[in-house]
Amino acid sequence: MLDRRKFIQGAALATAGIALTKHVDAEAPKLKHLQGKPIVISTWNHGMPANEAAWEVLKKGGRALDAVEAGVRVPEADPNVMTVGYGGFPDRDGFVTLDACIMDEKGNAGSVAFLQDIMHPISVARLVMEKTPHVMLVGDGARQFALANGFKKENLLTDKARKAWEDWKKESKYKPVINIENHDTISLLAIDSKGDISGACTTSGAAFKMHGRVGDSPIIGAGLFCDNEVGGAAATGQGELVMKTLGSFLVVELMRSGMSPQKACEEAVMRIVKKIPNYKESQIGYIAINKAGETGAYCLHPGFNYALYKDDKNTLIDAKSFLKD
Ligand code: SD4
Repeated sequence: MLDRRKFIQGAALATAGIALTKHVDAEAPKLKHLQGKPIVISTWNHGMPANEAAWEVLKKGGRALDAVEAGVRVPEADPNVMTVGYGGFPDRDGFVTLDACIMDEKGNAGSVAFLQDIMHPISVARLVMEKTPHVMLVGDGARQFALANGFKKENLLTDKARKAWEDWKKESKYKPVINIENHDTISLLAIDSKGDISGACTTSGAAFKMHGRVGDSPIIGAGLFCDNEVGGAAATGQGELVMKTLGSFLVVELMRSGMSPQKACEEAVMRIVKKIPNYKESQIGYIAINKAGETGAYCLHPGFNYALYKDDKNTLIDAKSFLKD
């Protein structure tokens, strides 16, 4: 005969099992996107010009995938954006190493990490997605793949970034900086006029990081995740916190279970608050969009903003934060 304790344990497990199965199998709520109404959402001030470039594609009826790539290529090429692509802060040994990933409306994904000497990692990531049987290439392999496909080898370390690195070396303190100059990783999500969703994420990563360090931005599910049935989400901030909680995937799964993009971003930040003891030392921001064209954003510390292009208007918005300091 089953003793009472075992029975209760078994019953509890069974209930948990049912709840889990229910969650895992949760069907995406059938949200209808208003066809013909593209939307772009992206991180930080540099999201504004990136959104403009994405909008150029979308307003002509272009595909979300082309829009997200065109959008993030703008800060990648801008030497004044010191956290993405050309002009990005180097690692602690003076190397600019780039991470990027992209997802399309069919769930295809491409990614590059620890890539050097190539100005547009997002376009290399797209090529990995479209021309190889793989999802991710890193380091020298990624660079060789890029060169073999016509990308130019370029020195990405600008004088300004070198100077910042030399100043940093005087103390060599590795301390994550919250809201670096209000410019950080660019993550960009778009819905096109057919209602299809794609996303892109590209960065030079944490300034003066250890040589070889890779953050969340090229990791599918961490820095970016899109599911065309549900929506898309993307991250910025201290990548380690996002990786430990697989943040963007979490946001999309929460939306799948019925949460709004705003609530889902808040929950993903709360997951970090609950699980990571020293969370206050870092900044994290999430953006999200669902199939119905609703958007959301949330961060740990005040200071994270995002650019939203909707109804023919591009607007910079301060995200709400968990901490109020
Ligand atoms: C990283 N998430 O490498 C990136 C950096 C970033 O805001 O987004 N900073 O951890």
